[in-house]
Amino acid sequence: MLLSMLGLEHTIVPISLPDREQKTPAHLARNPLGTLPVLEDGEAVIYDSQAILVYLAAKHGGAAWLPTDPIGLATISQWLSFATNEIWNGPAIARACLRFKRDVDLDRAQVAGRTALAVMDAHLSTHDWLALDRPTIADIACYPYAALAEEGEISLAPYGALNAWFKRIEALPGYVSMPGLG
Ligand SMILES: N[C@@H](CCC(=O)N[C@@H](CS)C(=O)NCC(=O)O)C(=O)O
Repeated sequence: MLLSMLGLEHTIVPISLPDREQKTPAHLARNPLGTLPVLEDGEAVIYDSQAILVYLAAKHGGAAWLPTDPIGLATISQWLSFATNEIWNGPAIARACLRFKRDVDLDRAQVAGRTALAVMDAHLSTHDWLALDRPTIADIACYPYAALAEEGEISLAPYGALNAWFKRIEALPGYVSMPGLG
């Protein structure tokens, strides 16, 4: 999504999770954790989606996407952590359970998911964007698994401000959809 929004040419290389291609020696050489995504940019090989967002924004996006002042940077970091912790352990894990039969505690993930979505909804009831007064990598990091929450049987109906934010993201130039997203 950020590659597209920044207008950067790129090639998407499929790695088959059902075939466990992410655990092959070739992929483990890129990412010893054996996960996706990985970004290769010349000599640079970067894994972890938040790290990839930071790299692309720092290299190509400028302060518009990743501010450098202490408060701006801290606020962005807070939402990147929120994506990695609260969103991953909530809606993302609930979806992985129901869509991909991942062996996890579904009830716990759904409870955590509702808490995370309620926190976002409360914040977005007084802010247009998560971190700053404009879209940043914080929004890109948190959007996909929040917007896919219903695939983990977490209803999005109670969260009016969150749904309005989804629509703002989906209207951004360069937005890239996928099945289940607007
Ligand atoms: N926090 C990491 C999570 C990476 C992750 O677990 N990715 C999933 C796909 S969304 C994966 O590769 N799963 C396969 C596996 O764990 O073997 C990130 O944001 O990059």
